[in-house]
Amino acid sequence: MQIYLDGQFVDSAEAKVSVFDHGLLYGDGVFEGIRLYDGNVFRLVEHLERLEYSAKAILLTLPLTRQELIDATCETCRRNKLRDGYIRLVVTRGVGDLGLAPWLCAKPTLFIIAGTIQLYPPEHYEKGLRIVTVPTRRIGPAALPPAIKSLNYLNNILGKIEARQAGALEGIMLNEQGYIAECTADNLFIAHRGVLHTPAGSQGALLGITRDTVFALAAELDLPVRETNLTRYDVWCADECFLTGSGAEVIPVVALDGREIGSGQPGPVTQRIRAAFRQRVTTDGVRL
Ligand code: PXG
Repeated sequence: MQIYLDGQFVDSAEAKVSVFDHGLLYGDGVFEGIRLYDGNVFRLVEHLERLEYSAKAILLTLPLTRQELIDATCETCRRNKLRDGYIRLVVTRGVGDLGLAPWLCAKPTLFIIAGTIQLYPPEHYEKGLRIVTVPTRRIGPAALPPAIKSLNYLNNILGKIEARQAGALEGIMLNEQGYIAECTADNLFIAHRGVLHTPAGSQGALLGITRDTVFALAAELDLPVRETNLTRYDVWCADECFLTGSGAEVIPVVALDGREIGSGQPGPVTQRIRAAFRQRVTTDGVRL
């Protein structure tokens, strides 16, 4: 496998970063997780836009322009003869010394891996996920804006471990106020009486690219979307629930905390959104 690393393509065995890289020492950096569908880098420009905002928010100057990032991403896929897969684009603060000071890091480290990712098993798209609420709360916007897709994922990883300990593949994370923020690696939607509802960024949700795609699809399907405060009760008593993410795509949720949602089966609104999404993945983006 060929990895893009700081302007060069190197074999994965040679693709190494320093133990003094602040991405490793402090989680000081930003990243994107992007899907490739049949030679189409899905919503690449939107992902790079989010990367630029994440970098700006942590005062990190990206080493490449938008067009250079597009070219490097596509070239990494081409060199690996990849047509379908998962792209991880990471920018760290770079190599520094053993102190927090980011200004002592001379230049950012940039690498791009074009590989694959373990997705949810296919039967869950048919039957729906049964998820739980996890005890760990999502870090609030005042502590670390969740819109920054940073290399600090420990908060979500604790949630992921707790979901697994409860026998679930995904878990809902509440914010400090007890409202739903998102899941550990997915955004959450409910459908109720013909309206879609999802937590706002200010409640602790990452502004997901898949979430944003669902906004666009819902508009085309004449389904109103509201960004609003949601509690666990709203999900328990919703008609339908589904999750969105680059890994998960659009996946139905049929139970939360042991309570069946709606009919206990994937619902018609979720299925319409999922079908519309699947149609979009090979057209909406940058072709290799
Ligand atoms: N919330 C969080 C915390 C995420 O990490 C999403 C929402 C969905 O955002 P997108 O932009 O993907 O629609 C994410 C995305 C992985 C992996 O490596 C994680 C994500 C996406 C792809 C792979 O487990 N998280």
